[in-house]
Amino acid sequence: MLGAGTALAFTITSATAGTLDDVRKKGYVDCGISTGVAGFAFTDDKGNWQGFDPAVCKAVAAAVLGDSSKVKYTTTTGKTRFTVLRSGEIDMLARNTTWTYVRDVDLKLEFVGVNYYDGQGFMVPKKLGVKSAKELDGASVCIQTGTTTELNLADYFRANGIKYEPVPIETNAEARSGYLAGRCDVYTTDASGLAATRSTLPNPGDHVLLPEIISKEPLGPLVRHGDSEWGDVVRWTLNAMIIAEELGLSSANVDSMKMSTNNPEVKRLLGGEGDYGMMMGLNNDWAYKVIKQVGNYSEVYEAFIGANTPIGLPRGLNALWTKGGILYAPPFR
Ligand SMILES: N[C@@H](CCC(=O)N[C@@H](CS)C(=O)NCC(=O)O)C(=O)O
Repeated sequence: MLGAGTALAFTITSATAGTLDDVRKKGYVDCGISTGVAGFAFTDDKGNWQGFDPAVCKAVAAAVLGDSSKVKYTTTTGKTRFTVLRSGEIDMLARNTTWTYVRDVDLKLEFVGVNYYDGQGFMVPKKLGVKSAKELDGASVCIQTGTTTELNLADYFRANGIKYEPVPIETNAEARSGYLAGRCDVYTTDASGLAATRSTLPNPGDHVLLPEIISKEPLGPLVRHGDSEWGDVVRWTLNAMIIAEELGLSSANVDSMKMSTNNPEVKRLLGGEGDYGMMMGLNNDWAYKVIKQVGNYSEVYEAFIGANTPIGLPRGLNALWTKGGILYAPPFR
């Protein structure tokens, strides 16, 4: 049974010869991540990448190769990330990257979904006594190059008739040290990045996030245009984690649910019914592997960036649609 499945899967993918095939041949996923943002992408005491973004890479490796550890990480900056992906140096990008029109249609990249709904904010030292972004006239602002942040900032300040002095930087670490050293009065980036960076400052309580959120920043994983089979794998891996949360499936209960469930959607997802994995060129238990080895969306969120971590981000917009948020995956059928 298993042998027949594997043979068919091979036939399907060799006909299309995209990244899915390459990944299977080389035996690992080449995943682009950021250079480091607390909770989102960091190295543990053993030097291994962990966090909300690497979790997507691990989940894809579990889905395709059955082993979440089969990932090679490549760090990218705001400026280099798209070139690195387009050149084929990496298979996918899982980094706090905003899905925009130009990145999709002009840069020819394919965002497969959203794993964090964010927006751009501002962080300032409390001692400045600033209460609103509109009071920032004449401020120096640390800002990462090659980001939507740069563009939104220019739009927002122009629209409000206020002047600022941009202090261009390349990485979050550089922004953190520049901000701490007083090279800029303000740090602006995605609000999640601000919360993450604030948690690493010597006295986080000495810094405030201003109330204005000036943009939409839907962050999600992406692949190259024209690589649809691979795009489907990354898209449905993310969806599987969201659907698992919706269905109450977690790394802790997925084994017992696999044995005992009567819920048809759980059966389809875990490979107990139908050939849903094979349709995508994977084994039928691909989503079981993802959930068992990496967890559902909520497990990953709470482990790395949730309310009980130093980053302390409430689910907010990123709660499931059934719980007041906008996180919504299409049905698994
Ligand atoms: N979401 C925005 C901004 C992304 C961005 O570069 N954010 C910074 C601040 S959180 C970052 O990821 N830094 C990580 C790094 O420097 O490697 C975009 O896609 O342009």
